[in-house]
Amino acid sequence: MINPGLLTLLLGLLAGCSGDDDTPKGSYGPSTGWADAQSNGGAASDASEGSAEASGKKSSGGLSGLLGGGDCDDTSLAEAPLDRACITQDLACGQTIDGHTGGGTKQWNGDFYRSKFCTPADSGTYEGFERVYFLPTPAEHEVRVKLDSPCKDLDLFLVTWSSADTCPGMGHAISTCESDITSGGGHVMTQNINNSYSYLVAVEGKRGEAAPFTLTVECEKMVER
Ligand SMILES: [Ca+2]
Repeated sequence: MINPGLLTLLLGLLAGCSGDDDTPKGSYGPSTGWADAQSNGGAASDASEGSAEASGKKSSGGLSGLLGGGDCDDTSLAEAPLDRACITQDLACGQTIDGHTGGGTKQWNGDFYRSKFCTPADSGTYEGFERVYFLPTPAEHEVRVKLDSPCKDLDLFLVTWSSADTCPGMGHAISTCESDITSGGGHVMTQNINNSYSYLVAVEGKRGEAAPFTLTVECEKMVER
């Protein structure tokens, strides 16, 4: 006769193992896949996102850890030079990088974002620095970009743009622009149905805020229907 308690324990362990295997890799949400990406580097990662926010300490636990524990006063990344045109560096699927809006370009503003239908009317002046990254992505993939901005309120833009060496201005046609202008960061998502696409990923505060941030890029193969 097997002890019922032991049986329950064994069944629970089995269920736990299979549950891990069944977790969708592409699950996308503040408490699933992104949380895993965030917890990779920090010794303080035990503190949940919720408790970090509840404490009101925006500097704790928000950044990826590459900044040395998420120091909001660390301006070293504001020194990052531009690689070409408005672009600080290239991004790739699966990458997480830290950056700083300070030292970026000032080519885009609220008028630009509104004229390209990135943002609704009266969404901000965006007269300060923006940091821009070039992101080539493969066809038949869903592309998700996440911004963490725990220090100051920065916004995220995803502009479809094919040239790796130039940046659009007011006079250029842009096919699509996605944004997340909510506070505390955000995320944007797009789907490359049949073709590969390149994007410019921009980070900027509504009122010229200079602050560090973390960008995470995930690309997932789309399932044929
Ligand atoms: Ca700007």
